[in-house]
Amino acid sequence: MAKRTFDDLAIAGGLPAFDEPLHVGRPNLPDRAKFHQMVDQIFDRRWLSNRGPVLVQFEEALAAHLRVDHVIAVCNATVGIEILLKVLGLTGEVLVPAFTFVASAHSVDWTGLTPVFVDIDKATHNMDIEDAARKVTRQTSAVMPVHLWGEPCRPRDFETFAARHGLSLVFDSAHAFSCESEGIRVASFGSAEIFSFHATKVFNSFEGGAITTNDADLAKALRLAVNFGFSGVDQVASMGTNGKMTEICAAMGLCQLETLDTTLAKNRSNQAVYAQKLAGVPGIQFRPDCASERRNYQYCVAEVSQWRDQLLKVLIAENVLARRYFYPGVHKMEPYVSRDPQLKMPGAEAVASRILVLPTGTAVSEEDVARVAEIIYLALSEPDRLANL
Ligand code: T4K
Repeated sequence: MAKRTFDDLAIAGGLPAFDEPLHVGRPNLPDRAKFHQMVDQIFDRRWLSNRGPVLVQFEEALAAHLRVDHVIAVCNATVGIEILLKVLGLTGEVLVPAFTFVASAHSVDWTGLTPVFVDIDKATHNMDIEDAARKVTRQTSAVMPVHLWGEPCRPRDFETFAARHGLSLVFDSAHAFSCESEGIRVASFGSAEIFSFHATKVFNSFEGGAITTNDADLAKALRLAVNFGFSGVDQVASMGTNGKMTEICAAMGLCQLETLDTTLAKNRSNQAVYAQKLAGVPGIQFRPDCASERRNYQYCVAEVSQWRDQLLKVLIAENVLARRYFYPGVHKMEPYVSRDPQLKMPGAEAVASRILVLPTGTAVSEEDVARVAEIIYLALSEPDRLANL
């Protein structure tokens, strides 16, 4: 039943709008029959991992889609970042944004490097290049910007910045599959980029990820490193770990590539419906489009100027599991906050206090979006009552 007033909201005693939870990050699924057929072939071959034929085909398909020379599929993006940082032989400090998923910093720290937090630009939500310049020390060896929300982070500017300071440059592109900056597909900026194909991502392989690069020597070293350094039977040519993607994950990825256009179109239309239904409503704004970028709209990001946490309570009562990604900022999480409890990141903290990520993707219908928008509209239309929740 449609809700017409604040009193119809579940938090005020009405019935929840959704019987089942409406998630942020519900996986996009490919054609089931096609996937099952590929799984049957994998069973018939009895070849499950260690760079089997499906993985090779997947890497080739990804290289074509991402318009990059080399793709090294990995078991997840976190391990992918760790492998890349190790292979690059970095030491000392790596600049990372304070507002990102915790894995961006953890992967640096886990590798024995020190993540140094850089504030974000409140308008773009991406690493503030001027603050990055202030954070460079003699110990800095690399900078790892993130294309947050799949919005390219001015990668060309970071290439200039890294060259000027003599730093390695890698991009955490976990969110930016199929995105472009000034006509160039995200995948070939810097020394390398790392994508996540986690279940909740716009493009998933259950778990998984990929490192992309145009540097043939780097690609060769990465390929060794993801497989314990093996260069042949009984031949170990380098240090390495186990970062391999399985055949079944590669099959999922190949099937997902075929439905990617539908997924991207759905994300774009869901975002448009949210923005249109809530246009002009005081207190909420969606990410503005940028003519020079192609985005994947995998996160429907609302900025709520006041009473964000109360609005979240309203939504959860309706079974809408919106998320405060990436609250409260990585510098406020352990182990980083204990290392430097006084560290302030004004841009990251301001943005973290406003973000509400709303459900989207192929599991979320236009009708669902309209109902969520209606709930938000009713909640924001009575700010005094919202404030007191
Ligand atoms: N860098 C950045 C910038 C990243 O955002 C990430 C990952 C990484 C690096 C590392 O990539 P990976 O190593 O993961 O490849 C999720 C994901 O686990 C994580 O991959 C992602 N970023 C992050 C932004 O989101 P959580 O803690 O939000 O996941 P969780 O379990 O709360 O799931 C989110 C929602 O999705 C829930 O409401 C339930 C729903 N869901 C989830 C799964 C797994 C489903 O409906 N079905 C599912 O199968 O971290």
